[in-house]
Amino acid sequence: MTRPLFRRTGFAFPGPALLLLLWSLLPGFLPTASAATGDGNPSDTNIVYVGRWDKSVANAYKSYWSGAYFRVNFTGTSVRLRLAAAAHLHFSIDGRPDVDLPGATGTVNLTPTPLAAGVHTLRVAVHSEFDVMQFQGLVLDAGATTQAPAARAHRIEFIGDSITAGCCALSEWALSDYAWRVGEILNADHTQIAYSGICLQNGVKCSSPNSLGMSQQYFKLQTVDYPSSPAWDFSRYQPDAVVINLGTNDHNFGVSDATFQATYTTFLQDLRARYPSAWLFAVRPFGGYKAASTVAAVNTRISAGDTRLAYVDTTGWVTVGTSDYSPNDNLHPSDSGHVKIANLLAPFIAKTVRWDVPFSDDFTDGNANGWQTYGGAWSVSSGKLTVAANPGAKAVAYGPQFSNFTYDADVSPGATGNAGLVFRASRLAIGPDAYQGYYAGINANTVVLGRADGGWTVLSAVAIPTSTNPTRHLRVVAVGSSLKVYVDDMVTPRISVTDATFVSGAVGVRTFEAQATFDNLSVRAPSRFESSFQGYFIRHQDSRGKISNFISPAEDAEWRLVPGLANASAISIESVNYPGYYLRHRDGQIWMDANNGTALFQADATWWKRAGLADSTRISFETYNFPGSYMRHRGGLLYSEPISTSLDRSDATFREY
Ligand SMILES: [Ca+2]
Ligand SMILES: [Ca+2]
Repeated sequence: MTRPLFRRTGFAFPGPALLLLLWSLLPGFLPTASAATGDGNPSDTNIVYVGRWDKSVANAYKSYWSGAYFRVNFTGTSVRLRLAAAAHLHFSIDGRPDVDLPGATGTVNLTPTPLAAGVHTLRVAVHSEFDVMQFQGLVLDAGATTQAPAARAHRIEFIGDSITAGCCALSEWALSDYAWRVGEILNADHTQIAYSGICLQNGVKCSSPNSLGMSQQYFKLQTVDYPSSPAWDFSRYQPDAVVINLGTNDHNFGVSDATFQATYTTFLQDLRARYPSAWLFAVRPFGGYKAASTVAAVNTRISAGDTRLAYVDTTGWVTVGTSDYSPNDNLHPSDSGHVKIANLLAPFIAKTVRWDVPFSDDFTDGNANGWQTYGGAWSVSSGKLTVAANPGAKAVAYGPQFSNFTYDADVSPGATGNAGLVFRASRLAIGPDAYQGYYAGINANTVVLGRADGGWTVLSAVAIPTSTNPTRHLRVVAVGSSLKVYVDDMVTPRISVTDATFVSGAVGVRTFEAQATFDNLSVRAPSRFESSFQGYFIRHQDSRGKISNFISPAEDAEWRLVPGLANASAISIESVNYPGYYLRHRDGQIWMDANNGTALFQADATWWKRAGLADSTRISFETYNFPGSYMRHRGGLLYSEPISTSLDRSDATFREY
């Protein structure tokens, strides 16, 4: 093949039209022949395309909708982007902040200052739903090649209007809005099938073109600017989670509640047909429009048997008239408003989809499968994970995403540098501080907790007693903004700080100039208990035990199962955000009270964890001191009562998350 050779040598080469003309003279030439992988041409299989891309023209792949991007790694010191037409783009190299490229066209040099020789990451994204990237390939150094980028374990799709597209007063449009941010926080690939001014309802003249509603155009490759768009091939992108945020324009353009509800119900059904196993999240539009109709549509689908569907009540997330909103219209959230939304939505999704299932690795299988490394020479030997000294090596668990958790590990930091645990980490790349998230590290006599975001901010650093044992036990307990770090002594934290910068993300290990080993890693999120009503979880509120479907703060519905206070063979249910407080029965009601140490309290706060009375794959809680009485909900409140009817059994059966 001649084409890859041109790329590698970096010689001037004929433009695509001339090239096609020359090649078309050769006998047997097929104009659709794909280039070899590794050369940076559009068909290079190392390039990961996310969003709706039209690949029907081999030498110019076109993106549609907001925030579409491609990711790839490349070797060498430079990279140039070839475009067939102008578009507003953004690019990021090696995880650094995105660079704005308004009106990018022709061949664009993305590295005016050459990079250090090595492997680099690249992501190029479109600014808005009005931009079409017409990608003709990358030009690399002579002899340089592309490489496959780090895989992402999760995929999310967002469906919406201007607020989800990124419109209006945001610094980087699609890249500043909540949808993009949630995807990045959760280390997921993400799409924004969104268009400013669009309604859900089709055939209504809303403020997007051609009276095309999302209930029709969502199923198309192209936006509402293309009324004759071909259908989208849903086999090309199967998300784990889909977030729907529609209704604001339907409200503003007079679609009736009844019509909206019917269309929303059908839309949810149509989504389920395309995505048989995805979780669907129907978001209350941030301004509250069509909220009741959205709830009704969700409930209709749940009643019809959809078990992976949740309504997200966003009441109170952002407030009109404050800096949460653009002062221009009080309709579109501001940059900081989108940050608030993302920090609430990302953990909600991660917990619901169960990306925080317990994670552990003791390396007895002799391999580091499931770990993704960013710098450093990592290996598994003698049942431990080991890394050679390196300025900032990281390895993270591929897939799990935790917000609240207890993270335990045995860490041997070695003689120099420090070693420890990263958590709530995202945007990971090679480099000491090339990630967003927290790091708790130790050396022989110090423990430090800090925050990385391209740079490093120490939150606390304290002395620890030296130990004759080179292996120290490290524990991090993160609940909301409360971050605690324990070393060897698991009773009293060495560090206890409050920081709300990062809410969710990956867990892993990191070293700084240390030859270190890690073993017995274990991360466990708190338990949550869903009632017989889908989406309604056991929570405390004003000390009363209840069930409800939107819980803020989320920690009010998060519990630690600990050995029973009255009998260690049974369990007690301790609050995550009120340590020392337990669910107990009192006069037939369930309350969350402090352990006062009395035998009565301890008995009232001890439960037998039984097979679910209505479903043996789930659980029921029988009281320890009143056999035959179980925890059950009734009228939204929790009681302890004898169980007889099938309704009793159903209301006393919970699903543990
Ligand atoms: Ca392994
Ligand atoms: Ca081991």
